[in-house]
Amino acid sequence: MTRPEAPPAHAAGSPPPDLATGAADVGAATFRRAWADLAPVGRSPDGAGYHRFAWTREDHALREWFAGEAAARGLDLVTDRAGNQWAWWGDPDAGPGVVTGSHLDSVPGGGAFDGPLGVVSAFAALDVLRARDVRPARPLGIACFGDEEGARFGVACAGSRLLTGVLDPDRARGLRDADGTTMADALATAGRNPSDLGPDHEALARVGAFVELHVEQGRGLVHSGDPVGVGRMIWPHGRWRVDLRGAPNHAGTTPLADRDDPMLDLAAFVQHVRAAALDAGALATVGKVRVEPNGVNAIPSQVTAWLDVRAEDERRVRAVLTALAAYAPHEESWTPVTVLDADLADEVATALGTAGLGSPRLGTGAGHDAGILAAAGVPTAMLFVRNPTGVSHAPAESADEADCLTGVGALAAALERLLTR
Ligand code: HGY
Ligand code: MN
Ligand code: MN
Repeated sequence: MTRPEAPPAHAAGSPPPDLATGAADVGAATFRRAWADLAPVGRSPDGAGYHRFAWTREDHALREWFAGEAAARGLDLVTDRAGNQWAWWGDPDAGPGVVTGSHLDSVPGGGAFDGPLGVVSAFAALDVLRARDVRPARPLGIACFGDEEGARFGVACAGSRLLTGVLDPDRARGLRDADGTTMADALATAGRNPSDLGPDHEALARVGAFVELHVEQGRGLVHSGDPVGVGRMIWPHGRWRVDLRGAPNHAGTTPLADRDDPMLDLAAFVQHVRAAALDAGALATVGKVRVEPNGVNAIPSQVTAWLDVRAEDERRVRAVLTALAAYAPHEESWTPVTVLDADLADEVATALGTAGLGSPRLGTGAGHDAGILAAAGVPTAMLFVRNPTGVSHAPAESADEADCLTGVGALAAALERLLTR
């Protein structure tokens, strides 16, 4: 029996074949199957979104899924010292390579797309490249960064910050979730050695360029009429904790005049946050509070509030913090403005052009592992896929399947250009 001859490798620099050919069908089939695989993991039965937090049972299922996708394709699976997963096509030490991917964890009650769209599209794009018989000149990695949202332990992009050394491993090990479990204990429960946690220069050095595909978290592409766009910059942003203390007492026996009620301070704080953001031209959010002891019939002893502030420039963020200085906000994380690599963005845009796609440039107020890698000196680009609702971090987050498949085609075109140049 003779095997059918492989189609000729697609030459570097020539336009990729029409995305409506068999390779695109392969990408679509992968996308649909992988999307269906992930759909039930961590989904709340009442439809109120996804709960996929770091080092939980759901996180484990997602990691197993990623490992299974890697194994099914014969990719080398590596988990770095920060707990991020990498699946390599080609010898990762023959690089530096081109890496794509995103994250699989979610915010509480999050949507299906923020993160998973980039990971699923990465596997689908790899399948497209293989179906086209593209012969990469360098290795291709698919990354799944751990704990991007920081939903459990409070620090966003914990996996990429640990990898690049901007999050101190001792501090990370000591971070506590709402139940008081430390990250160290959560790692141990998940079967990892907490003392392994730390920067991983070897894993980072393998990344010659990183392209993160992500659902747009706004309606820029709805307005421009494009299914996909290219990232330009990420706004500076950070998280702060404010501790409001009071005197706990009985709800039924303490006269109003005698109360020291931190819930009133919280109400005033939230109003101040809004006013300070308006004044500064920034975005500021109090989206998480903890009340102690959290009893219906008890004046609280303490309220802890978390503040998220973002703006186009750092001056505006600092203006909000200055206006709130009386609350002594404690910084839990800070990400400076990130201007994504203009040359890489041009390469991606050129690849999109050869695939017949426009490439509007978008800035974003959302944080990404791409920003952390860019700050560590890795040439980094982002591809955004249109989101008709513009909603994110909520169940209404969405993208049409046709746009997702265009995103797969766009990512494949970009990777092909970067892998064969
Ligand atoms: O919070 C953010 O912007 C990101 O989604 N982690
Ligand atoms: Mn997010
Ligand atoms: Mn994300």
